[in-house]
Amino acid sequence: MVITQERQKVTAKDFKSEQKSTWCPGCGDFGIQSALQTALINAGIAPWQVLLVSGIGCGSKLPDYINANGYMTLHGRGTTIACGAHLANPKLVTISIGGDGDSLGMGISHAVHNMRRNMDIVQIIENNEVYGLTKGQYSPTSKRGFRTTTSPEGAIEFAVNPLAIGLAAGATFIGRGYSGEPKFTADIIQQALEHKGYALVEVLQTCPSYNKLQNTDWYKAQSYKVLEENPNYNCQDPLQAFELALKDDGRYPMGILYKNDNRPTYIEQVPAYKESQTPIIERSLKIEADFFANLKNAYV
Ligand SMILES: Cc1ncc(C[n+]2csc(CCOP(=O)(O)OP(=O)(O)O)c2C)c(N)n1
Ligand code: SF4
Ligand SMILES: [Mg+2]
Repeated sequence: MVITQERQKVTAKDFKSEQKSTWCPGCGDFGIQSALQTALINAGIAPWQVLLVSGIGCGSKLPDYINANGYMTLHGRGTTIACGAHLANPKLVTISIGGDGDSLGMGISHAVHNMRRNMDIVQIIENNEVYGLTKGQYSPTSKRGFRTTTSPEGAIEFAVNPLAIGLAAGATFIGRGYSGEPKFTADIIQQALEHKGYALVEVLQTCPSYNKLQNTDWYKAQSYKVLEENPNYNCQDPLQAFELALKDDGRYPMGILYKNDNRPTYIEQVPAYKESQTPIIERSLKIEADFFANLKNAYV
């Protein structure tokens, strides 16, 4: 995001919420919360300067567990509300956060259109490859063959590929972290926060209650850091990013896959902000009667 607010000296204490967590012991959401908080602290963003928007799901409870501006909305509508808030007040650092079911099931069409607009927000997808809150049904990212209550013989659908979708849709920052590596993930989220334009960060996460196969040891074996495997990887090259995102060798590449700093954002082009940078929420909404009458008459 273009961060226009003055950076603050903040600590974990500032983000401490009074709400008691209802996440299961060992849930990957704890690691994601820790990564997000560290990213905000390192970027110097205070609780009053950030808005966390979520939908419905275990991961979507996160705004309740961080002391900051928060908005839990309808299932899958996180990016919609986040973009509305961003347009009304671009000073606010706006983050949409939700699970794989929320973001890639009901929420996918909303997210895709906001990516192509290059909205200047961060979207974090907490991907445990299952519907956790509703007790373990298969989700859009579940692997083919995954056995759940709704797929007792194994899911027959092919999983969506969030990073390839993000690239194709026009997101200008694509990253992937993992809940078991909060420091590594915090660095990716911080870079997403500092990026001008739509930043999509998928965070792989464990769900010890409903996805028992994909545990910590499994992720250790099935993932790798892009720059460790290929120090010459060029994240400015969309073709390299596509190749990596589409590679089907059963392993997850982690790190920053893509970054494009040259595309204008929606807010840089929208007429309401062409003449004045004053946030819409700080402007007078009063319309004089004769101005309104003339406007109305222009359309009849
Ligand atoms: C419109 C609507 N449809 C369905 C639901 C039921 N529902 C609540 S959470 C959820 C899935 C959550 O899965 P995910 O987004 O992956 O989050 P997780 O719990 O795994 O973190 C569903 C289907 C709902 N709340 N609203
Ligand atoms: S069901 Fe899974 S995702 Fe939900 S809190 Fe429990 S471990 Fe976490
Ligand atoms: Mg999920």
